[in-house]
Amino acid sequence: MRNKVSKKKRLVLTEEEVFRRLIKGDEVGLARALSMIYREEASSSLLSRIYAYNAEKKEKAKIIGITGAGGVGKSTLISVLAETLLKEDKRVGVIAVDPSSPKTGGALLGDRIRLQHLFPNSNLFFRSFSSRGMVGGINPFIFDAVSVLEAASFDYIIVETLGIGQDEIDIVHMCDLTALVIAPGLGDDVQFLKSGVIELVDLIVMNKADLPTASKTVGILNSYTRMVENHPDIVKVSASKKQGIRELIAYIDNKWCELKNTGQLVERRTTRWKFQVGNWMRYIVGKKIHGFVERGEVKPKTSPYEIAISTLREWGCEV
Ligand SMILES: Nc1nc2c(ncn2[C@@H]2O[C@H](COP(=O)(O)OP(=O)(O)OP(=O)(O)O)[C@@H](O)[C@H]2O)c(=O)[nH]1
Ligand SMILES: [Mg+2]
Repeated sequence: MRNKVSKKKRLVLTEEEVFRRLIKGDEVGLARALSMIYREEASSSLLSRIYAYNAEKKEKAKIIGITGAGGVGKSTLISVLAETLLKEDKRVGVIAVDPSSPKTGGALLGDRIRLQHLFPNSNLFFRSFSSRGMVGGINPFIFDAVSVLEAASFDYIIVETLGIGQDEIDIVHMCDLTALVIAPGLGDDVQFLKSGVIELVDLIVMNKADLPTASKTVGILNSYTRMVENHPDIVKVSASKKQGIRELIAYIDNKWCELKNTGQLVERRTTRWKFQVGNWMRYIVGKKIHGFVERGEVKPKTSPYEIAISTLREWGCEV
């Protein structure tokens, strides 16, 4: 008999059903909502429901950004953070922002492997997204994925980003609070001190505190942060030895509550929302421009500026 291998039938769900399942924290609802958004099937209606739902929701997720140079131990740290939080019956969503291009589609294999031992667990979710949109700029889906996870009642949503560049700094703006992870031997991390990221983050996590050079690095950092107004605190941990993790979670919880109680959380989320409006506008217009440039007529004798301005005016832009 042909087609003897029976494939599991894919559940057909309406948008209403996807939404209902999502807000109950159901895994199928969550996976389906994310893929609908990624395929832009649900960009307006499902997302509108999600944003309206989250705005009314009393229990907000703690959206925590973890950034830092390559190899400082971000993924190891996230894995032990998740493990500790899961033991406390918390729901944890992890979004890894992959700096590779959407064309090469690198999948942050390292993260998947590091979290592997914690699966299957319906309280844990992991997904990676390419940081760049198809037409440049930050991938707006990442922001919306965080909102989808919030609707699914995750207590903590951890966003891992690599880096130093502007994109990464922008991504930092999408979290409630952000920790910069560094490791002994500063090296690359001097770049962070120079780039001003240190003034943007809420906390510096000094990882690999088990290494003998750790105290020297903390000394250098302390003298540096003293020169910075509103400088971030430094918390020492060793992710691989699982030391200082509880203290780090306590620090994050306290800081988040402080932001909430002082109204700064609302302010940060307003900034985030505005940023995402801009993000989508750049993405949508960028796509239209990309299509136009690819298909457009080539007229080497006409100035590109003239074509650009006349086309934008044709599209109704007041430029
Ligand atoms: N000694 C020591 N090594 C650690 C610690 N945490 C992580 N490492 C090691 O550091 C290396 C890099 O760890 P990752 O967690 O992959 O670092 P990452 O920052 O996620 O790296 P990228 O994803 O490449 O940016 C691995 O070999 C880890 O085992 C620690 O607390 N102490
Ligand atoms: Mg990593």
